[in-house]
Amino acid sequence: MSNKTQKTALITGINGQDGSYLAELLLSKGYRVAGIVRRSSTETQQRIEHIRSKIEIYQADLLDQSSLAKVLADVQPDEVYNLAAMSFVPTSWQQPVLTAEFTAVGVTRMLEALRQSCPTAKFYQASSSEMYGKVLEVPQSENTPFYPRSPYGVAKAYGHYITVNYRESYSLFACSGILFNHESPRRGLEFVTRKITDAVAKIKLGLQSELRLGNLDARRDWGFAGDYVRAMWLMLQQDTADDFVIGTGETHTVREFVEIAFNHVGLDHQKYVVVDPKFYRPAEVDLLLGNPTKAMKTLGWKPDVSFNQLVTMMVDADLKLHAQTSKENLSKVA
Ligand code: NAP
Ligand code: F7E
Repeated sequence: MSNKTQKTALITGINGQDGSYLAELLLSKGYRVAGIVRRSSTETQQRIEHIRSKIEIYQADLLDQSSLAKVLADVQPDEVYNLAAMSFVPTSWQQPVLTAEFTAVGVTRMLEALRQSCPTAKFYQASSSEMYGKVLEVPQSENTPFYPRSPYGVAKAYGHYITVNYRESYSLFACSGILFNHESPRRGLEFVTRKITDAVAKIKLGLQSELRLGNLDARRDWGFAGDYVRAMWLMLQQDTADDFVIGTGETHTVREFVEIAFNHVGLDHQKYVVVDPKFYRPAEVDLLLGNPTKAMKTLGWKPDVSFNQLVTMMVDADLKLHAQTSKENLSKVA
């Protein structure tokens, strides 16, 4: 139960990469933290295992309006962070309708539930730099028009505009954070950064022989997820709701990420990386570069982890993970 001064936060997608870092941050600030997970037949909560006893978990689904309304009515949050979504871009071409249901209309379901159950709660929507797609301006700011290039990007653009619309229609405190790519050792294995660092660790340990990748020339503005959840929280601490771009202001190619990761363990990437057209996308986002000036000025936000630090942090974490797993497997055989 919460006491009078303690704030309550509800996080959808709490067992995703960002949800786990945000839950840690809010706990460190003394919040009562509740999270929504969807029902699964197997345990999928590894990222929040270490804080499981400190948070409340509720089952609900972005596809099911009544389940969302019930959780909001039960928890009565002061702040709601809507992080749940189908977040992997290639899957959005394979499952475009489901992506729209989760990532687009799911936002309306959350906003409707909030409007009816707890209209004074502050709302954060996880918008994405993928909305800029085939960019119409470099760098991209809050004023850059959108040109999404995937069903995921299109769905996120809907989520962004419905958040703005509910703010303007119902005076909800609803913010949209337009976050550029952010990564960590908890990143899903199919995203390019973690795919690279996982492979580098396995190759170094003799557990894998090659790394198959798609477009090495794509450029992204990559930051550390731990820094980015701080920006989400800061947006909800302001007096007025607004939208903010969060990025580092630096852009790097996938190739640069590969080179730093392999160099870090003393390997030549050219011996291991194979370009496989299977990983090309039907429509690519070639260049993303955020302009976070507004967030820096208004929120006082800035990233702490550099691109180099991010890559090496992820390689080191994967080396540790796989060295430990190999050791456990060896002791099972012995
Ligand atoms: P993530 O690791 O894929 O986490 C997404 C979470 O959403 C997962 O825990 C997933 O649950 C949950 N979820 C998916 N469908 C759901 C449904 N129908 N009902 C309830 N929960 C559902 O993503 P992330 O990297 O933490 O990103 C968080 C949010 O920020 C996402 O909305 C993403 O699109 C957005 N975003 C991410 C980035 C980035 O670079 N990371 C940048 C901009 C925006 P399961 O664990 O059960 O799969
Ligand atoms: O791809 C290229 C690929 O899948 C980055 C999500 O969090 O950030 C993420 O979306 C780039 C693309 O992330 C492979 O073509 C090359 O250009 O790591 P990614 P993403 O598509 O940028 C945004 C901001 C979000 O909102 C999303 O939720 O890397 N690439 N070779 C590859 N990508 C993958 N996945 N796998 C490859 O083998």
